[in-house]
Amino acid sequence: MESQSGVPDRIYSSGQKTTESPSGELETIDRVETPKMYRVMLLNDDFTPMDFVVLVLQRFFAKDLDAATKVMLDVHQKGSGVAGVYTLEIAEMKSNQSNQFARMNQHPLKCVWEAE
Ligand code: TYC
Repeated sequence: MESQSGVPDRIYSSGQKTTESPSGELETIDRVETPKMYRVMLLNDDFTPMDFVVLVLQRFFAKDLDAATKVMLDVHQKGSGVAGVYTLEIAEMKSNQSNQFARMNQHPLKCVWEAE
């Protein structure tokens, strides 16, 4: 089902809701629901080259070299780190793209997503 904005309700719903009171009056409520957000995380491993992780962050998460290097080092030191926060479909897509790109290049890099 879709909301008035044309965006699926499950992700984002905005618009107006009209209800009828017991006395028959119509009441219209403005309604804006914020979409549920998902963290996309990179996991550390001992084999993926640092440069490759930086490339993934630049290519799929729109980070510049500085920001990508910071996230990569954070993951390297702490075990995991946030590459970005997105709605469900975008989080799934970016995580799949990163995992596929890592597999294609024979690196064990893993990217996962979780609800915020
Ligand atoms: N630990 C890796 C190394 O020392 C680098 C690395 C960083 C790997 C982040 C994965 O998500 C990762 N080459």
